[in-house]
Amino acid sequence: TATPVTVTVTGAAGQIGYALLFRIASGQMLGPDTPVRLRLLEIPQGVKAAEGTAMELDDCAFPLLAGIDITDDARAGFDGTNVALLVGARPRTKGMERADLLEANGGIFKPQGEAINAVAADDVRVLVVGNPANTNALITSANAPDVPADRFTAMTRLDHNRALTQVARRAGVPVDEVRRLTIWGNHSATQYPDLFHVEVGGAPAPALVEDESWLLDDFVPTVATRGAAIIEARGASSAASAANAAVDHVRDWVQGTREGDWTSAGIVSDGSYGVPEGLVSSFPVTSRGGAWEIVQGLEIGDLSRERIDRSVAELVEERDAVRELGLV
Ligand code: NAX
Repeated sequence: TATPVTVTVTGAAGQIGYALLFRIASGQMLGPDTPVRLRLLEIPQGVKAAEGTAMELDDCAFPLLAGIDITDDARAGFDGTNVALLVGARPRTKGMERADLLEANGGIFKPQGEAINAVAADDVRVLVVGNPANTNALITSANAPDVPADRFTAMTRLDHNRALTQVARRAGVPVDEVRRLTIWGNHSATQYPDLFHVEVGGAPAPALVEDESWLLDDFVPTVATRGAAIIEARGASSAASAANAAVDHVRDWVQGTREGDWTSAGIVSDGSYGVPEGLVSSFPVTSRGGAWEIVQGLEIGDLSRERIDRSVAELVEERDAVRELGLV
């Protein structure tokens, strides 16, 4: 039998953690032939609830679940880890300025980066879900200098999936027929969901971008503010859909994206499409052999250019702020 893959989930006692762990343990993330060993990393106040979740995982009798460890120590949590899902973060509370938010999260992601650098497995792959996800990923990577930067990613797959469904509805097709959609930039309200390269049912779909008022006044804001709409309706932020997106992201990263399509992920920029090198920005990506590659050669019109630049400018501001704080 295969050796188990060690998967660390931080914020394991939170609502995304609760929706995520069962998906991982059932094999939906790493496939039906890969046993998993789970490491749940929490803060001390979260350990007891994480133990409760672990009891429920036991009670599922998942054949692929090789063991569960629970800890509030980052070194123990990332020891030998192959896949790290960084979900636990400091949420923005009322009256909090962006600099305070970045600093509070630096207090989480800097030590976690250092621990990953020191003790994770050589092949470690990191997905940051906790917000502000792109900049938290940047902080984590900067504090793990011995781990290649391309192993640190930020989640924009939920935005991507949200956009896929909006397009499928508009075009009146099953969601599976929508391809080549891109989320650019930051996982924030400035993100730009780009429909200019979308194919529907295997053919270009210019109708999607011809109606500019639908595109800019309906589609883009619907995707970009979907998180707030979920909170308004549910009384709590997206959890199961966020967990699902994390599963999709890691599955595609490890197992590869489908032929003829791409997805979106926040990855360290190599300077493609004018995004400054080193920023963690969302791009159109494919995965082959366990590594993301940016889809090259897409034509970017004026409208898209302006939107991408706006979101990237926000990423630059965030990076400058965490630089000032000595976090990167
Ligand atoms: P919850 O507040 O339910 O859970 C967070 C958990 O993290 C808590 O159990 C807390 O004890 C734990 N935690 C805090 N600091 C920690 C640390 N230093 N080490 C380990 N654990 C720690 O939040 P939840 O709804 O699960 O959301 C988690 C994060 O995901 C938030 O930052 C949220 O903003 C972010 N999201 C990101 C999304 C994305 O698309 N990238 C979408 C969904 C979600 O909003």
